[in-house]
Amino acid sequence: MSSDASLRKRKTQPKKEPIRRESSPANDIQNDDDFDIDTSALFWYTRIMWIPLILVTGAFLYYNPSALQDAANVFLGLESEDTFGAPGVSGDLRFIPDAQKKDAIVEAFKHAWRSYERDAMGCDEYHPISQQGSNLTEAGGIGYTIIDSMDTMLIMGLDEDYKRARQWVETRLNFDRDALFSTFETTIRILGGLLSAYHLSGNDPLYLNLAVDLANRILPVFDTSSGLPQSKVNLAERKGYPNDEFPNLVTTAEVATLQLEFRYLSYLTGNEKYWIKVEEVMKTIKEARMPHGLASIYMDVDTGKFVPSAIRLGSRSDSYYEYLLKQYIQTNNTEPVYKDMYDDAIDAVHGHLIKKSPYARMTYTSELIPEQHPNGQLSWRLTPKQDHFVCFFGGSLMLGAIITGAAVEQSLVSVPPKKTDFTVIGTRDWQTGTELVRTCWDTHDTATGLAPEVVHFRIPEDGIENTNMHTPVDWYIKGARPGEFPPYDARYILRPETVESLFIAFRLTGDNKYREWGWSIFQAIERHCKVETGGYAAIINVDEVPSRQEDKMETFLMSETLKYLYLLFEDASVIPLDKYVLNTEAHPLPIFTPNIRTSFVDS
Ligand code: DMJ
Repeated sequence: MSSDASLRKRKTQPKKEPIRRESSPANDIQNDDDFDIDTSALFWYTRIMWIPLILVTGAFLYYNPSALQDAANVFLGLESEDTFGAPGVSGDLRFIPDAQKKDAIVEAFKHAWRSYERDAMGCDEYHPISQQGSNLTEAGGIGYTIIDSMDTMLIMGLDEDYKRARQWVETRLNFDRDALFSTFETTIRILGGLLSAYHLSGNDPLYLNLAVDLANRILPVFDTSSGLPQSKVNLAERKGYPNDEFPNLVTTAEVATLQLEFRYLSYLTGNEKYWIKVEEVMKTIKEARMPHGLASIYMDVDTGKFVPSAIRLGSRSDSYYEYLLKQYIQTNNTEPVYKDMYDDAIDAVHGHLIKKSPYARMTYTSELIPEQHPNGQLSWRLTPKQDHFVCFFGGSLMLGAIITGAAVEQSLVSVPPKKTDFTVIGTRDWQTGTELVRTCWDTHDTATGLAPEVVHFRIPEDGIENTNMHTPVDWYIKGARPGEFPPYDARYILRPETVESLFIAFRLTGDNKYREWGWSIFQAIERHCKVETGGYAAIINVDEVPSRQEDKMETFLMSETLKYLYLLFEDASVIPLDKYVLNTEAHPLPIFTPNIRTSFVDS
């Protein structure tokens, strides 16, 4: 079968073009001619009555020239000329929470949590079809699912569920486990979850004590010649270990996605040791900068250098880009070194990775794959592949434009932003961000309405015939063939990245289409991933209905996907984006102004 076979004919795409209405001056003139001529006193009196109104309206429009345009845009359903927000939305956004949708999402959370609690309480992971739990290691559970879910309960007001979870943490949680755990996953899910629970519970000391205990167990992983942390940690031994597969390699995402958690712990405890360790990592990364400013997915833990490996925004490097921005936000925009590193990286991403599909002009990110030639030279092959992971990036770019793209230095970009608020770079990032959010939404155009794990975009050189220009097939799931077992790329494993971006995009624009898209994704999860007996499961092929489920409910369903969906329909005063930064596992941490200064600014 040719590669054409892997292309599916997409469902009819909703039209993306803004509605354009043509004016009809001829008609307008004709209407004027329709007036009757009447010379009665009443007629003149009535006409004179209009004069003050016309004068007042004229004066108003003179001083508010954009009002007419805005009104026309509202009428036509177009975006405002001056702002990037939804039609009619301007200034200081106040959202109306959608109680019904919030309730539905809380019900989904309860369906997930209570079946886990019934079948697997205390186990790290949950398998909803077999109704059992499992642990990450044979040494016993470390509260992976419970701690990852607690702040969502606090945000949703699920007080009784929260109390039971807290009870388990207080009486059963034990980090003294003699086994290897992922440094990265333990930090983002457990340390992040504990710190967020500490803050949202009103500083319950239980969580801070546990966070300190856990962080102290993890800390030795940073004792390497480069300062980059080892991938694994033995929590009982308090010792770092390399990963089995490539002992001297660490991924860029895993070393550069620990900083928010460790910094906040230093802030809370006044102990700088956590801060210093993660800052050293950032210093090493800054010094390892490659000429193009991009980051490969692997670094050498001994030398602290990037090693030739794929360059992408997806798996193994995604949250590196996310945390460059978020470290700047977390420290209340007081650490320019992170803004500089972020700006540098985002310029490089625009220069090398952002592409447009040939037909529908969808904006996407591609990957660069290194190729070693026999003469020893290295070249980079551009591959139009985008992981679902990348879907965090649209919202992140929009947020980055607001934080770093102000036309007037030190001033804030308004929300929703006005076009004049941005620098050229800010406008670029905002634009790319909104386009990527739309692309990610468009990849939900599948039989289930859920997006696959990986999509490939069409490029002219791929040799795949476009048979029908009117129904452009701009992307496809590689290796998917009718009648055959679906490839790994075809699955949806309850990932949050698209709804994460929808949440940010809605908070920054008030544009209702983001809520509509989020609701549609939620309904698709309900339809295809819900397990009637309790919980939600991954599905193995987003293009197959009825869908086949897989016996796994990832913890990020409760920590991220349902939290972002809930917040999408919640009032903007709940976890406001100018007061909180969400770690990569969606654990909200407060923004603060640090006493400690970053020491490697000029290196
Ligand atoms: C989460 O565990 C985190 O968001 C992480 O950064 C990568 N993605 C998964 C969910 O997809």
